[in-house]
Amino acid sequence: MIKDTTVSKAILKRGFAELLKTIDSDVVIAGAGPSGLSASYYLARDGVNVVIFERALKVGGGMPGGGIGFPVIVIQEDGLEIINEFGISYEEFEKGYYTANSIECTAKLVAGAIDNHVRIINLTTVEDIMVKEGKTNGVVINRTAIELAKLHVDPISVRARFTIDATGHATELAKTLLKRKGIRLTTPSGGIEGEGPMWAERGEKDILLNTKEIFPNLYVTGMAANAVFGSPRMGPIFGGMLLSGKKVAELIKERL
Ligand code: 48F
Repeated sequence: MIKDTTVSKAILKRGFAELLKTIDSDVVIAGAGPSGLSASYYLARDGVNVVIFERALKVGGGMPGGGIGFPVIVIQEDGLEIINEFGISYEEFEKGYYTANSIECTAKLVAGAIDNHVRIINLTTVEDIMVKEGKTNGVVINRTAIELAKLHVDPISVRARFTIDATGHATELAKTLLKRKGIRLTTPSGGIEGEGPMWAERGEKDILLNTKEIFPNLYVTGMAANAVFGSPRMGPIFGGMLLSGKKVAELIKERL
């Protein structure tokens, strides 16, 4: 016999416990796209307590959609190290260009993260950043449904030693922080430089240089890194996103 109310209790008990465990984390990542997932894996694999808050229902950000809706992405030579780490299959298209199934990539990145105890909380938006004594020390979250409905419902805060903006083109954490009085980022202008037009070669080169701390204890990775520092976008080539995630994990691990 299956009791409907036992199903309800199971959902509530585990759902609440999962969220409660995130309230004090080593690292909070906003965004479960390829860069956020890669960062979470390389942190959690070394025992760091990581949570990803993802605004959307689905995880993977721009990855599962591939290029113009074909479930295919391109990876260049440098990115194969990470593709192999996650056991993702790929084919050579021509020398230096490899294709992979974007859904397989997303599924294996997510599985790799979860197997290493990353908590991924979807339908949850990071809507603000906490700053204490000149350093970020956590984020403010709310349910995406509440945000979408524009309801006047207060959010809750989550403490974290380090925060990563992996929100992609939108650079939402950097933007939200800049709304506060007296804040300057480590960019040349002190603000967001803005994303450059499509230029894959340059974008892929710049992304690792742009992956860094932009305010004390706040790091940027993936497309958000290029958008914050004024580098180009690059379309459906993903090696740089994955390598950027790995790099930000390494930078934070040095400080933990
Ligand atoms: O956009 P997204 O995939 O960012 P990424 O990891 O990868 C970029 C590529 O997908 C692609 C590209 C490849 O060359 O250029 O665009 O840099 O994933 C960003 C994720 O962040 C979520 C959003 O729903 C998406 O899944 N997100 C955005 N804002 C917030 C957020 C927020 N405020 N709170 C939580 N999640």
